[in-house]
Amino acid sequence: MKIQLINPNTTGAMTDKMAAAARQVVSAGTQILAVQSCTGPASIESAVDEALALPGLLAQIGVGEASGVDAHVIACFGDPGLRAARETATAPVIGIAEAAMQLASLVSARFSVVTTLARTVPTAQRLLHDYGMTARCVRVRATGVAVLELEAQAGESVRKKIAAECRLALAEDGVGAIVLGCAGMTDLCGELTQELGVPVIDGVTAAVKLAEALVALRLRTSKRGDYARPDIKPYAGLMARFAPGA
Ligand code: 2AL
Repeated sequence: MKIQLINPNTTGAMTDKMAAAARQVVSAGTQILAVQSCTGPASIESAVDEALALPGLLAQIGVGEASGVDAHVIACFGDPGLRAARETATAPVIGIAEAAMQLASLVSARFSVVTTLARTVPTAQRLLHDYGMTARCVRVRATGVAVLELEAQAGESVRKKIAAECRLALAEDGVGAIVLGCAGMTDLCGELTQELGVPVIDGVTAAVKLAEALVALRLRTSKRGDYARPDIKPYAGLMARFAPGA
Protein backbone atom coordinates (compact mmCIF):
# COMPACT_ATOMS: atom_id res chain seq x y z
CA MET A 1 0.00 0.00 0.00
CA LYS A 2 1.02 3.60 -0.51
CA ILE A 3 0.66 6.17 2.30
CA GLN A 4 1.18 9.80 1.42
CA LEU A 5 2.83 11.50 4.41
CA ILE A 6 2.25 15.24 4.03
CA ASN A 7 4.26 17.79 5.95
CA PRO A 8 1.99 20.85 5.64
CA ASN A 9 4.86 23.22 6.34
CA THR A 10 7.51 23.83 3.68
CA THR A 11 10.55 22.56 5.57
CA GLY A 12 12.22 19.68 3.72
CA ALA A 13 14.48 18.59 6.59
CA MET A 14 11.43 18.01 8.77
CA THR A 15 9.78 16.00 5.99
CA ASP A 16 12.88 13.77 5.77
CA LYS A 17 12.90 13.23 9.52
CA MET A 18 9.21 12.21 9.55
CA ALA A 19 9.67 9.92 6.58
CA ALA A 20 12.54 8.11 8.33
CA ALA A 21 10.43 7.62 11.48
CA ALA A 22 7.44 6.40 9.47
CA ARG A 23 9.53 3.92 7.47
CA GLN A 24 10.83 2.39 10.70
CA VAL A 25 7.34 1.32 11.83
CA VAL A 26 5.38 0.39 8.70
CA SER A 27 4.93 -3.17 7.50
CA ALA A 28 6.97 -4.62 4.64
CA GLY A 29 5.06 -3.70 1.50
CA THR A 30 3.93 -0.29 2.77
CA GLN A 31 5.47 2.57 0.85
CA ILE A 32 5.76 6.02 2.46
CA LEU A 33 5.53 8.85 -0.08
CA ALA A 34 6.74 11.86 1.90
CA VAL A 35 5.96 15.31 0.54
CA GLN A 36 5.67 18.82 1.86
CA SER A 37 3.62 21.82 0.81
CA CYS A 38 5.08 23.81 -2.08
CA THR A 39 3.58 27.05 -0.81
CA GLY A 40 3.06 28.39 2.69
CA PRO A 41 4.84 28.96 6.00
CA ALA A 42 8.07 27.27 7.11
CA SER A 43 6.34 26.21 10.32
CA ILE A 44 2.75 26.25 11.57
CA GLU A 45 2.46 27.92 14.97
CA SER A 46 -0.32 30.49 14.63
CA ALA A 47 -3.81 30.79 13.16
CA VAL A 48 -2.37 32.83 10.29
CA ASP A 49 0.28 30.15 9.60
CA GLU A 50 -2.44 27.54 9.62
CA ALA A 51 -4.78 29.44 7.28
CA LEU A 52 -2.01 30.08 4.76
CA ALA A 53 -0.72 26.50 4.92
CA LEU A 54 -4.04 25.06 3.75
CA PRO A 55 -3.84 25.72 -0.03
CA GLY A 56 -0.47 23.94 -0.22
CA LEU A 57 -1.77 21.06 1.88
CA LEU A 58 -4.96 20.66 -0.17
CA ALA A 59 -2.92 20.74 -3.36
CA GLN A 60 -0.90 17.75 -2.08
CA ILE A 61 -4.08 15.91 -1.10
CA GLY A 62 -5.25 16.43 -4.71
CA VAL A 63 -1.97 15.15 -6.13
CA GLY A 64 -2.09 12.07 -3.90
CA GLU A 65 -5.72 11.32 -4.79
CA ALA A 66 -4.94 11.64 -8.50
CA SER A 67 -2.01 9.25 -8.21
CA GLY A 68 -4.10 6.72 -6.27
CA VAL A 69 -2.48 6.68 -2.83
CA ASP A 70 -4.25 4.45 -0.31
CA ALA A 71 -4.17 6.94 2.60
CA HIS A 72 -2.98 10.41 3.56
CA VAL A 73 -1.38 11.54 6.83
CA ILE A 74 -1.35 15.23 7.75
CA ALA A 75 1.84 15.54 9.78
CA CYS A 76 1.43 18.68 11.86
CA PHE A 77 0.12 18.60 15.41
CA GLY A 78 -2.57 21.23 14.74
CA ASP A 79 -4.21 18.79 12.29
CA PRO A 80 -4.52 21.72 9.84
CA GLY A 81 -7.15 21.27 7.15
CA LEU A 82 -8.16 17.82 8.34
CA ARG A 83 -11.89 18.29 7.72
CA ALA A 84 -11.27 19.98 4.37
CA ALA A 85 -8.90 17.19 3.33
CA ARG A 86 -11.53 14.61 4.25
CA GLU A 87 -14.12 16.44 2.11
CA THR A 88 -11.68 16.30 -0.81
CA ALA A 89 -10.36 12.75 -0.44
CA THR A 90 -11.85 9.30 -0.82
CA ALA A 91 -8.77 7.67 0.73
CA PRO A 92 -8.66 7.91 4.54
CA VAL A 93 -6.98 11.03 5.96
CA ILE A 94 -5.38 10.85 9.42
CA GLY A 95 -4.17 13.84 11.43
CA ILE A 96 -1.24 13.21 13.76
CA ALA A 97 -2.85 14.93 16.76
CA GLU A 98 -6.03 12.87 16.56
CA ALA A 99 -4.00 9.68 15.99
CA ALA A 100 -1.72 10.34 18.97
CA MET A 101 -4.59 11.26 21.30
CA GLN A 102 -6.59 8.17 20.33
CA LEU A 103 -3.63 5.80 20.80
CA ALA A 104 -2.63 7.44 24.10
CA SER A 105 -6.16 6.90 25.41
CA LEU A 106 -5.84 3.16 24.66
CA VAL A 107 -2.74 2.70 26.83
CA SER A 108 -3.37 5.15 29.67
CA ALA A 109 -6.49 6.54 31.36
CA ARG A 110 -5.09 10.05 31.11
CA PHE A 111 -2.21 11.72 29.30
CA SER A 112 -0.57 15.11 28.98
CA VAL A 113 0.58 16.74 25.75
CA VAL A 114 4.09 18.25 25.60
CA THR A 115 4.23 20.74 22.76
CA THR A 116 6.20 23.63 21.30
CA LEU A 117 5.41 27.32 21.92
CA ALA A 118 2.78 28.50 24.42
CA ARG A 119 0.80 30.02 21.56
CA THR A 120 0.08 26.52 20.17
CA VAL A 121 -1.53 25.34 23.43
CA PRO A 122 -5.07 26.66 22.63
CA THR A 123 -5.00 24.82 19.30
CA ALA A 124 -4.22 21.52 21.01
CA GLN A 125 -6.93 22.23 23.59
CA ARG A 126 -9.47 22.96 20.84
CA LEU A 127 -8.58 19.69 19.11
CA LEU A 128 -8.96 17.75 22.37
CA HIS A 129 -12.44 19.27 22.69
CA ASP A 130 -13.36 18.55 19.06
CA TYR A 131 -12.19 14.93 19.35
CA GLY A 132 -14.01 14.33 22.66
CA MET A 133 -10.65 13.87 24.40
CA THR A 134 -10.72 16.70 26.93
CA ALA A 135 -11.45 14.35 29.84
CA ARG A 136 -8.48 12.15 28.88
CA CYS A 137 -5.90 14.94 28.79
CA VAL A 138 -4.82 16.54 32.08
CA ARG A 139 -2.70 19.34 30.64
CA VAL A 140 -1.18 20.69 27.46
CA ARG A 141 2.34 21.81 28.34
CA ALA A 142 4.45 24.21 26.29
CA THR A 143 8.24 23.84 26.21
CA GLY A 144 9.00 27.19 24.58
CA VAL A 145 10.75 25.31 21.75
CA ALA A 146 9.91 26.71 18.29
CA VAL A 147 9.02 24.26 15.53
CA LEU A 148 12.05 25.32 13.48
CA GLU A 149 14.34 24.28 16.35
CA LEU A 150 13.03 20.77 15.61
CA GLU A 151 13.50 21.08 11.87
CA ALA A 152 16.43 18.67 11.65
CA GLN A 153 18.03 16.87 14.59
CA ALA A 154 17.33 18.75 17.81
CA GLY A 155 20.31 20.11 19.73
CA GLU A 156 21.14 19.01 23.28
CA SER A 157 19.48 22.01 24.99
CA VAL A 158 16.22 21.47 23.05
CA ARG A 159 16.19 17.78 23.91
CA LYS A 160 16.78 18.64 27.58
CA LYS A 161 13.88 21.14 27.62
CA ILE A 162 11.48 18.62 26.14
CA ALA A 163 12.61 15.81 28.46
CA ALA A 164 12.33 18.12 31.49
CA GLU A 165 8.75 19.10 30.57
CA CYS A 166 7.82 15.43 30.14
CA ARG A 167 9.25 14.67 33.60
CA LEU A 168 7.24 17.56 35.07
CA ALA A 169 4.09 16.18 33.41
CA LEU A 170 4.67 12.83 35.10
CA ALA A 171 5.46 14.42 38.47
CA GLU A 172 2.63 16.97 38.54
CA ASP A 173 -0.19 15.79 36.28
CA GLY A 174 -0.72 12.23 37.51
CA VAL A 175 -0.75 10.94 33.94
CA GLY A 176 0.40 7.57 32.62
CA ALA A 177 1.44 8.64 29.13
CA ILE A 178 2.86 11.57 27.21
CA VAL A 179 1.75 12.75 23.76
CA LEU A 180 4.42 14.63 21.79
CA GLY A 181 2.86 17.80 20.37
CA CYS A 182 4.90 18.35 17.22
CA ALA A 183 5.78 16.27 14.18
CA GLY A 184 9.36 17.48 14.59
CA MET A 185 9.61 15.59 17.89
CA THR A 186 9.17 12.23 16.16
CA ASP A 187 12.87 11.29 16.44
CA LEU A 188 12.83 11.90 20.21
CA CYS A 189 10.09 9.35 20.92
CA GLY A 190 12.36 6.34 21.42
CA GLU A 191 14.81 7.99 23.79
CA LEU A 192 12.02 9.65 25.80
CA THR A 193 10.19 6.33 26.15
CA GLN A 194 13.37 4.75 27.54
CA GLU A 195 14.14 7.66 29.83
CA LEU A 196 10.61 8.13 31.22
CA GLY A 197 9.47 4.51 31.48
CA VAL A 198 5.92 5.30 30.31
CA PRO A 199 4.29 5.21 26.87
CA VAL A 200 5.35 8.23 24.81
CA ILE A 201 3.18 8.65 21.73
CA ASP A 202 4.44 10.34 18.58
CA GLY A 203 1.69 11.31 16.16
CA VAL A 204 3.62 10.58 12.97
CA THR A 205 4.15 6.89 13.73
CA ALA A 206 0.70 6.63 15.36
CA ALA A 207 -0.93 8.04 12.24
CA VAL A 208 0.86 5.85 9.71
CA LYS A 209 0.00 2.71 11.69
CA LEU A 210 -3.65 3.80 11.91
CA ALA A 211 -3.60 4.51 8.19
CA GLU A 212 -2.29 0.99 7.54
CA ALA A 213 -5.10 -0.43 9.70
CA LEU A 214 -7.81 1.52 7.85
CA VAL A 215 -6.45 0.49 4.46
CA ALA A 216 -6.22 -3.17 5.53
CA LEU A 217 -9.87 -3.00 6.64
CA ARG A 218 -10.84 -1.26 3.36
CA LEU A 219 -12.24 1.72 5.26
CA ARG A 220 -12.31 4.89 3.19
CA THR A 221 -13.54 8.40 3.89
CA SER A 222 -17.33 8.49 3.69
CA LYS A 223 -18.68 10.72 0.95
CA ARG A 224 -22.07 10.99 2.67
CA GLY A 225 -22.75 13.30 5.56
CA ASP A 226 -20.14 15.65 6.97
CA TYR A 227 -17.33 14.74 4.55
CA ALA A 228 -19.44 14.90 1.36
CA ARG A 229 -17.64 16.60 -1.53
CA PRO A 230 -17.96 20.40 -1.61
CA ASP A 231 -20.57 21.76 -4.04
CA ILE A 232 -19.29 22.97 -7.38
CA LYS A 233 -18.89 26.74 -7.62
CA PRO A 234 -16.34 29.24 -8.86
CA TYR A 235 -13.57 30.61 -6.62
CA ALA A 236 -12.03 33.97 -7.52
CA GLY A 237 -8.46 35.21 -7.83
CA LEU A 238 -5.55 33.22 -6.41
CA MET A 239 -7.89 30.47 -5.22
CA ALA A 240 -9.54 29.88 -8.62
CA ARG A 241 -7.62 26.65 -9.21
CA PHE A 242 -8.89 25.23 -5.91
CA ALA A 243 -12.57 25.61 -6.89
CA PRO A 244 -14.53 22.35 -6.54
CA GLY A 245 -14.88 20.94 -10.06
CA ALA A 246 -12.08 23.14 -11.49
C1 2AL B 1 3.64 21.90 14.44
C2 2AL B 1 4.02 20.74 13.72
O1 2AL B 1 3.90 19.58 14.09
N1 2AL B 1 4.51 21.18 12.54
C3 2AL B 1 4.44 22.53 12.50
O2 2AL B 1 4.81 23.23 11.55
N2 2AL B 1 3.89 22.95 13.68
N3 2AL B 1 3.11 21.77 15.72
C4 2AL B 1 3.17 22.69 16.73
N4 2AL B 1 2.63 22.33 17.92
O3 2AL B 1 3.70 23.79 16.60
